[in-house]
Amino acid sequence: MLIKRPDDIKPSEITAEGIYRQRRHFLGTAAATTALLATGGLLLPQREVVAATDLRPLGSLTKSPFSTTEKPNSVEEITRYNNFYEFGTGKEDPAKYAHTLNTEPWSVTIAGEVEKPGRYTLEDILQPHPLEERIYRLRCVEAWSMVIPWVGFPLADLIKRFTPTSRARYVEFVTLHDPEQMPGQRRPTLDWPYVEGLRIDEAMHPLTILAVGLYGKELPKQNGAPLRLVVPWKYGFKSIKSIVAIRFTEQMPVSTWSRSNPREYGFYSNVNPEVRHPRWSQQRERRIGEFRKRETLPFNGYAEQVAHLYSGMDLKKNF
Ligand SMILES: Nc1nc2c(c(=O)[nH]1)N[C@H]1C(S)=C(S)[C@@H](COP(=O)(O)O)O[C@H]1N2
Ligand SMILES: [Mo]
Repeated sequence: MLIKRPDDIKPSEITAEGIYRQRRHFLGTAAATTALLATGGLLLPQREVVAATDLRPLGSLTKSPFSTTEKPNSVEEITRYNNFYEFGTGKEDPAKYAHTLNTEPWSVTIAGEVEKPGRYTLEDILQPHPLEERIYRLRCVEAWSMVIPWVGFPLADLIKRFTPTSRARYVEFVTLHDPEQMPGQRRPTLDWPYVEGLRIDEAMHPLTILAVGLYGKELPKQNGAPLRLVVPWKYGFKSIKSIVAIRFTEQMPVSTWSRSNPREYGFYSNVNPEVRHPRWSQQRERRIGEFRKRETLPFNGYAEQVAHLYSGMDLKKNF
């Protein structure tokens, strides 16, 4: 069978499944360097996964009207300054250590209050969904931000396919739990596996996407390959990486960060300059790559699209 090069494929033909059928193994690339470095007492092989050279291009993509016109951060900034505690708590740890994550094969369990539960291959999960580029601001609860050109598709489209029951009020997401592949999980930094959740209307909102790539290429492992959530009006930690399960529930899920510190992290975690984190203000943020501070906007600048989801709610109590 002839495999089309991305340039020969019309945008309408590009589906996530196409990419995953064609993607090559890149673990053995010669460009990769291996070294032994100590990380907080653990001896781990270190190898930076550099997005520019290792990753499959996703071809030409539909440009989303939901994209910001702000200038995206560089691929180096986006792939070398990360939060992914499964690979360590340092910002540079994920780029160094995420190479031990094995994303092939990958499966996602769909469970709970849903008509079509089951364990699906990544290919099955992604197959019908055309991919688009969505440039979003990401605002971390630590008061920095980035602009990232994601590649993905609306989570709502996937949810409709699997048909939640009328009892489904929330969606819970779970990251892979495997200390062999994720050295950060050999320590009790967080209560593993990492879990996040959304109310079903938040999950169905057209701004909420599942991402499979960035800068036109498949996701680097440090950014949550092969599949991660992106919810642009919430603090970055809601955007859970390397998802292996999506569960529909009647009860509000307990997210990892609110379990670890309920005083500091709530379920909603909407970006809100009016509600300070107990240890710091949320009124300003530093865009990675800049020195000056920017004002943090309510709902990270997406208020017009999402504020109605919370009408009548006290967002100081429901932080
Ligand atoms: N499984 C998992 N998902 C995660 C995290 C994590 O530690 N583990 N960190 C979160 C935080 S705090 C942020 S700010 C974003 C960072 O995404 P990025 O590294 O792709 O910019 O991922 C989120 N998703
Ligand atoms: Mo974050």
